Amino acid sequence: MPQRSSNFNTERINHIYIDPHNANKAQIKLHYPDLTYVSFLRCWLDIVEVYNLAAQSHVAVSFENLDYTADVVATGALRLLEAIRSHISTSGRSHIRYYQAGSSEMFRSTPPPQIESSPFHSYFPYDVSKCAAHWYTVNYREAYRIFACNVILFNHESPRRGKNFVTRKITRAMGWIKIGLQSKLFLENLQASRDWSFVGDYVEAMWLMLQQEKSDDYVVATEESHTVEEFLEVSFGYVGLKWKDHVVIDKRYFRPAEVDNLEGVATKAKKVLGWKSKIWFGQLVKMIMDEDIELAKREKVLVVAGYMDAHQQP
Ligand code: GDR
Repeated sequence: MPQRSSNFNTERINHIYIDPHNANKAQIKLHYPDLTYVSFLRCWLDIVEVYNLAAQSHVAVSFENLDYTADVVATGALRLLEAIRSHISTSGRSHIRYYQAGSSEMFRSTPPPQIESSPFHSYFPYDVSKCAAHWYTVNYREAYRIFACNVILFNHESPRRGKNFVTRKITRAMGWIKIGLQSKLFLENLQASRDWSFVGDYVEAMWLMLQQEKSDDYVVATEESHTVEEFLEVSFGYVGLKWKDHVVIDKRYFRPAEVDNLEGVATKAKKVLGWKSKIWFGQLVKMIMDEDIELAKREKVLVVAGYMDAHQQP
């Protein structure tokens, strides 16, 4: 779960979470471990599979929140691995399986196609923290024989994606543009190319790798890369709009440096796990768009009734 805060932050699991007062139906129990406190982590380790997806995961934000990003992404993974090691050594039960979410950003300027053995060549605060977490995981696997997998994930999207990542930023704005509540969308580098996939496909790969006999490292990718501009073409085209009429480049958003082209090859995951990506780029864009168009329509009702401020653009 995300770090506990004064506001509810369970928005993205509301569709599967049932209030514990409904004891017969509730299947999920939420805990709020914090990767910045190792002692707190130990309380929750009598479990079988640990999926470490925790991060300050916005690459551009990592340039502003340097030490927090490093603390949670890199040292947080180390704390979790150490908590697992110490739990196994005191309990004598080596049942825990650990999954570390790595990032294609770690490859940065290594040209595509990127595979497990491609060199990491990154210097962004977020990327470097992910590299550290990757090597901590390898260390705990080799030095302490913990079942620990690294997965190098390329961009994974869905209608629940955070609204400040480029895919949702585009589809949210496009929904508002379509219903006449917004006219401009401010973006940065449109030539960046990403291997975009549906997150549901990747979750399947994550689960599969923890069911194997041996832990290992894998690249998970669709093996197809598209530019931000192509994403705009497909999404705006889907509703009969021209992106060039609405998109404005705002140089303030540009990152200090950019990863131009990320495209993975998932041969190992396909061979060992029997996994493959099922949703292709056009289907993915359509899936997110359909949700955001519906959302925009509901929001328009609120705006018209005076319950929502139209100036608070998504
Ligand atoms: P990324 O995702 O940095 O690849 O990391 P993001 O959606 O933020 O950017 C993708 C590309 O789009 C370009 N871009 C913009 N990005 C944002 N956020 N906002 C804009 O206005 C905009 N305009 C153009 C970016 O420059 C970039 O090239 C994601 C995250 O989920 C990471 O946590 C994860 O590790 C990697 O994917 C794999």
